[in-house]
Amino acid sequence: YTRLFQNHMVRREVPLDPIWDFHILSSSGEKQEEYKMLVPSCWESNPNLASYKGKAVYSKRVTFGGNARLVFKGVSHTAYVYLDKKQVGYHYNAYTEFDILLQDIPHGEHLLEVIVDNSFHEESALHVSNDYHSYGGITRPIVLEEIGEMFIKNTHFIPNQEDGKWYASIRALLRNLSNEKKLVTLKIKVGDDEISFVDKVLPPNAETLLENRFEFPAATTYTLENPKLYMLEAKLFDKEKEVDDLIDRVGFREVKVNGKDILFNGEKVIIKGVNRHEDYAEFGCALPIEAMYRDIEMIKSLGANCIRTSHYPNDERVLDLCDENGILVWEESHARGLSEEQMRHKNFEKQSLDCIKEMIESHINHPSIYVWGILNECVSNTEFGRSCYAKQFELIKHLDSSRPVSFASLEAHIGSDLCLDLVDIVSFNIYPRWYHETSVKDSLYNLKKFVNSTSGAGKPLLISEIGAGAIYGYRNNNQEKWTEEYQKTALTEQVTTILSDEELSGVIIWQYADCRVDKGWFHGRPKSQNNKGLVDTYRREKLAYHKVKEIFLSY
Ligand code: ADA
Repeated sequence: YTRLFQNHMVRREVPLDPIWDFHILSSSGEKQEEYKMLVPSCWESNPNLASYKGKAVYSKRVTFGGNARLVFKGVSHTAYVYLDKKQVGYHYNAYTEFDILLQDIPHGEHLLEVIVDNSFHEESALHVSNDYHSYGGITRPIVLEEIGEMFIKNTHFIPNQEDGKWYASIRALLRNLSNEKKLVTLKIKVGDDEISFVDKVLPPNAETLLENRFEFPAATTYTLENPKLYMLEAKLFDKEKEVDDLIDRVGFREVKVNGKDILFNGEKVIIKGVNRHEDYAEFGCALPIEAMYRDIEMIKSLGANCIRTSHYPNDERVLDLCDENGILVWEESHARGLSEEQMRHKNFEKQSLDCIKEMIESHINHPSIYVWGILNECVSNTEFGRSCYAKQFELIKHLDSSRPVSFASLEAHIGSDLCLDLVDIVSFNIYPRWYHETSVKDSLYNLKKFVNSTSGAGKPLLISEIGAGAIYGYRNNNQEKWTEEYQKTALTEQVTTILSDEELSGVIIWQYADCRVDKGWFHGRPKSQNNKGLVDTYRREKLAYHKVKEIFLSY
């Protein structure tokens, strides 16, 4: 499954069996050890490759022909794609999807090869040694779709309410691959309502954007308590013939910011959230659907209403689960803790903007996403840094102006952050009682004093990270760091102080589960893990999980 529902009834998917041939590649590109590899999975799941960094090639023979789309939901982290030994694609970044259009392919068997590189090579600006692990492999699903002369590239749905009535702007991007002009009709069903774009001209070898605003008088509002979803079924007709389709899922809801409040359908929400890395014991970042499902159940049971996808876009099935469960998602483009030097990398700008573009284009329809976030703890306190934040926010607002934007700043920037005018929601990561002994109350006082002296004053203020480390099973009554007891004490003060502060919009705990970090981070990261999880990498609950649950359920 690439999603949690069927995406096509008309367009045909070519089955790709999950076991691929796999070779490690030497630095000069020669094939070395051979394995069989499961797709999707991280190659670290193979015990011989648990710490492998470098290149490898996946290969598979596939029978298809004509026009086709090869869709990769995620390859970690650099991919070179070849069909019959000819390069047909390249993509950088583990966490966004990309597709490759294959035209006029002779019917028959073809050799598909994907070279994957997870090294911190010199072209890589975003995947760098960091406080999480850059795994290797084809880590999210692949689909091969046979298409005709025309296909629906995407449909975008932006709902808004006026005078108690629901409307939606619907955009559909169509592609005509033929050398002739075509006359088509696109019909879109949203629940029982059907709307259409009739007799539209598609110029040859081009993309055409259809766009209109429609009224949905009978729509039921998507709320967190009753997350009502609608299938959005688009069908493309060439005269009477159905030539392509695309099924997505949407919800009617609105997110706004009013003064210091975050509003969901006009009602103030207080965020009680967790930061979550895509990382699970031996599965690495390629979580099986069962593990994703379990995470969502554990997060719901905690009484949380929000997940921040720190620090990159997530597997779309996680977003599907959040949509179904009414869990708000802060989806973040990829970047963590980059210095100015790292942000001046020759590829930083392009790789960041590509990541934002791919994230928004493929995830815009998820009703659960309520914030687009960027550049966690980067240099928002220098003029150069500010120019990067400004450019990225500008791109987001151009692609989707319907959602608030934010970024997680850090304690060290209290007094110097230059970017608070650029956001709709001001967010700070703070670590009182972990990295320093200031009380939570005093830390919040200092933070608010600073924010109120900037153009961030009067905006919602969210604590996007706070937490403390604990090694699962390390129990001791001395209240020292790394014990489960101390983590519980710290989180109790952190979470209750924030949730009792009416000037704040809520808290997103760092973090839901422990995660593996890059080996360069061993110092301060026992077991080479970031141990601030409420649960460990196997999802075994620490004392703090139960305490936070008690607190979340009482607010
Ligand atoms: C930062 C960062 C996280 C993590 C955390 C920590 O705030 O955003 O990725 O590194 O600190 O554990 O210190």
